[in-house]
Amino acid sequence: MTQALDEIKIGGMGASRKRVEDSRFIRGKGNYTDDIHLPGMLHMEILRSPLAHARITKIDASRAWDIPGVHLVLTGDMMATRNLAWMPTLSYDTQAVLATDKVRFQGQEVACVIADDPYIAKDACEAIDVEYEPLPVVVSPQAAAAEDAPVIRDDKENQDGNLIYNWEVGDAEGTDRAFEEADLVSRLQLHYPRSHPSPIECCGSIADFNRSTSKLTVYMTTQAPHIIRAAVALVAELPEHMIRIISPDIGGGFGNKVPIYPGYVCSILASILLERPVKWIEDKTGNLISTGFARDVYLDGELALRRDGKILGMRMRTLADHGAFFADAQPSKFKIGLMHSTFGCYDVPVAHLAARGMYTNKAPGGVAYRCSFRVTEAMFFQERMMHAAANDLGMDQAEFRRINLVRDEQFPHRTPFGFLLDSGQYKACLDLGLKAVGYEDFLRQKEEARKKGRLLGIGISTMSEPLGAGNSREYDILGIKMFDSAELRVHMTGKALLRTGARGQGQGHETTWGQIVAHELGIPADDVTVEEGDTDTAPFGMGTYASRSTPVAGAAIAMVCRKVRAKARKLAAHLLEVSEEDIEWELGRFYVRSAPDRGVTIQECAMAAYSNMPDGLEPGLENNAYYDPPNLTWPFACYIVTVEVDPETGVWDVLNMVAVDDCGVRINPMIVEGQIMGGLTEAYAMSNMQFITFDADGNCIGANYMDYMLPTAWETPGFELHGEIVTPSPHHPIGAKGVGECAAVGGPAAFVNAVMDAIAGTGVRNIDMPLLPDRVWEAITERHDVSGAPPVRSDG
Ligand code: MCN
Ligand code: CUN
Repeated sequence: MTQALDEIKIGGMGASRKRVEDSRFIRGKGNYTDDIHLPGMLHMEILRSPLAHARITKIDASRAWDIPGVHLVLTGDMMATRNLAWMPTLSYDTQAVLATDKVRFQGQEVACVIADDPYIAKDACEAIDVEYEPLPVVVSPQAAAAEDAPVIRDDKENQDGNLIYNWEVGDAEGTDRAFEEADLVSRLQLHYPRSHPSPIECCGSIADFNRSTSKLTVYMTTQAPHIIRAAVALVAELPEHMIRIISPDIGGGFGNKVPIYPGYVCSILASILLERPVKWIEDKTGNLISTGFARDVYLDGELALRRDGKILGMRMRTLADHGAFFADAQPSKFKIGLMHSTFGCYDVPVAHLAARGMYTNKAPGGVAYRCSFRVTEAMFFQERMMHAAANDLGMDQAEFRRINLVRDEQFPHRTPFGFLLDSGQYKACLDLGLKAVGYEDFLRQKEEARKKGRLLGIGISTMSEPLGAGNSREYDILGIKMFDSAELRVHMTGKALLRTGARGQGQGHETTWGQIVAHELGIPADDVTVEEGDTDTAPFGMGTYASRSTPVAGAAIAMVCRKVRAKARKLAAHLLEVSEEDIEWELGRFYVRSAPDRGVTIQECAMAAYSNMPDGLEPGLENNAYYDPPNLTWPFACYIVTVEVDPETGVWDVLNMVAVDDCGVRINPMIVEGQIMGGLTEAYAMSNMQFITFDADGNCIGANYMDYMLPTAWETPGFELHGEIVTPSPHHPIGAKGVGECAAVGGPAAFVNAVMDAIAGTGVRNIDMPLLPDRVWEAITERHDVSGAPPVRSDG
């Protein structure tokens, strides 16, 4: 006889529990950085460079100082007196906080004004006179590599060109041999354009230095508060325990809020100098022009193929444009993030990747935007290459993938680049996707439509993504190992407080973390408060990005619950007057093995922990856990899109989109579906409409929401989601794999492949994203590839 609780009823694993945080968000009761007002608070605005590359010959701020209400004007020279003109980046480079010698991209931070209100500060910025001596501008990595290119980072010793790194991985000679044996070599070259995460809330901070306590409190929009605390301690040489970083509610991060930005540093220094709170809230243009650019990489590769469709080897070269400072976060060991996870889901015997990174006169780029460290580029190239190779072989797209996907019995599967894929049912996902979209039927429809001059197309994208950095052997940022943590405190009445080292930005952690506690302890999720983002209270963790929260912090939550349960078992034994060995557990309750009717609930154990503990047992019911995962998690996804292209205009419409995601055990199926829909929307936006680039003078074109469209429900097509296939992660304590980025990673190639399929027969191999109507039209009418690489034509 069992009295176990109904897991779904208590909001445990698998419950589509409504998001508890939404109660405050939809009422306008969120607490974002800009909602915080401290007594005596001043406001900071940033003066940005209008030029992309220029020597600064003079900065005269005297007119700004004279404006009533101005408290402080910060310039690079003043920062330099405190050794803060430059700061370290998360990629072992340096970045100018405020420019001293040169400006190196349009929008670079040149000076800051701190005033009574933001309007005075903005006016005073305009009263600062800066004299620039323009220098030649470099806006592409190819130009940066030229012999006579101006050296952008002449501040660095031993930097005689613009090369940042030249990195390679894999087996070059073995790959050469595979190509010699190939029946056919398929080649593709493309540019994954710059894109911007553009969360609705821009970046910002409020620094509050209190001289009397020596404590520095910073409220800020960061996805990784503990990394910021460590960086502030090391750079500003402040004692770590005197620094408190609070990440309040965040209005979307998407990777934009991982790096450290000059605005944060300047607000901190200003608060220390003025001994008053200083708020900096970035405006939309500032956000779009200067922070967190992603992608901007040229990809070029080849597949060695056997006539029957088997892939024999893969070769790939990347040329990445990092802008003026190499500032993105990535595991120290890997210069181009996890780009070498490419082709992981296919059984490729041998492969080689060579990566180069260059400085250019653009804002720092290469942050992972909804992408576990460059995985978006890796999977995009993989799936575009698969599409081209199937066509070159004259093979069916689905069949070519089916032949090469890693088979179920091959797990664990080691990729040629050394990743260990531990589980999956790849073919089952593909077959489900094909069935859902009505593959054979659509192919017939497509042929029929062709006869009438209509262009229909279908695009497939299948991929497995490495999520959840890390394991500490391989993954660290600036030497800090990538583990994570959880702390659980069960109160006397059985309610609980859970804290983790992650920091959600809208993913629903407050909802799903409670569900893990419900699953492990039988404490209803509604009885659990979840807190993240305050370094004075949260246990040390590496934050939320790379879809690592469920794989790492989520695992830590399960582990801390198990520690708490182990103690509760002792309390149960005491209450039931039997020995611990005679006790069994079922959800929410311990009972005597020989007499299942005799039991105590987890709540009764909690009460006993404070009121009736056995002799020798420490009072209280709480614990913490630090979790270092043995491997990444490897979710799999299959995205299939059908489109119709209008040959007269190049406009394309999505007819249908099917998504099959296997992210292991789903904690909250509704939240998982929300994550997938959001990711697919971003994928659609990147492939269809989002355009932000640079002209030959380095002017950022498209840093506004007219050119860089954020699709609303109106523009976004419908998606059909499938979650029937579940392959639990073999090492994660609750079998969950990450999912937060999958759809944004795998989605873009499905859209582009569909359009390419629709225009098959034109001889066009590639159109660079975004597939704007004029580009598609040009491809159809001119019958050539269309590149989107900057500089854009500046004749318009
Ligand atoms: N989840 C689940 N079952 C699983 C996996 C995940 O129920 N098997 C739930 C999780 O509990 C969590 C959500 O899905 O509530 C996402 O989990 P996870 O995949 O672990 O990703 P993270 O929480 O680490 O979120 C990071 C990821 C990243 S890196 C970007 S970028 C992105 C994304 O999340 N930014 C987002 N989704 C976002 N969604 C919103 N609303 N806002 C952002 O800024
Ligand atoms: Cu990869 S963007 Mo998310 O890691 O914050």
